[in-house]
Amino acid sequence: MSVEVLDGATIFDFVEDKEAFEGSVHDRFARLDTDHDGVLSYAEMVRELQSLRIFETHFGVDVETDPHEIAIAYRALFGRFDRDSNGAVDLEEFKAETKQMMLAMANGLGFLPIQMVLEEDSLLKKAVDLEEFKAETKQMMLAMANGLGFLPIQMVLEEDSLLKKAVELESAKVAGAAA
Ligand SMILES: [Ca+2]
Ligand SMILES: [Ca+2]
Repeated sequence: MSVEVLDGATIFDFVEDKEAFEGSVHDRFARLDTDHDGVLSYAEMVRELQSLRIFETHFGVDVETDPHEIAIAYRALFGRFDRDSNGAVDLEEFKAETKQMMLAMANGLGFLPIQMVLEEDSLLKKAVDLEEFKAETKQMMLAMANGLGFLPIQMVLEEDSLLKKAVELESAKVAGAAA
């Protein structure tokens, strides 16, 4: 558990990043599927429903809620995931509903950042991590650009590195201008 600040954009960027989002959803699904039968039963889904924190108020403080009410709400939520009502949630159902819920949450939050207590392996935590990683990478690359200034240097770059992508983008621009 950790306390993180997130806003709509953090969640939206994460959901839109197909690779990061689908990878995280697959991981999450596999982790929840404790009996490894490829689908999530209600019992397996309860953990995920809890991590959605629908009963949480502001600043990560849990509200006192009637357990009976919670059970009814969880059942209803499970029903939303289980789109074909066969009593189990498969990966496609899980992905579709998770995406919809996260987008709804992103719209609800809008530009107002809120503080939430997040589980280490929850999707919301992954959204925050991705944003932090992107911000750090950007900062590092800007610092490097400032350090280099206008003096070109020679570097050995890995094929899939960000710097290699920067060089490719520049080459494409030059080629485009020459054409
Ligand atoms: Ca299962
Ligand atoms: Ca189903």
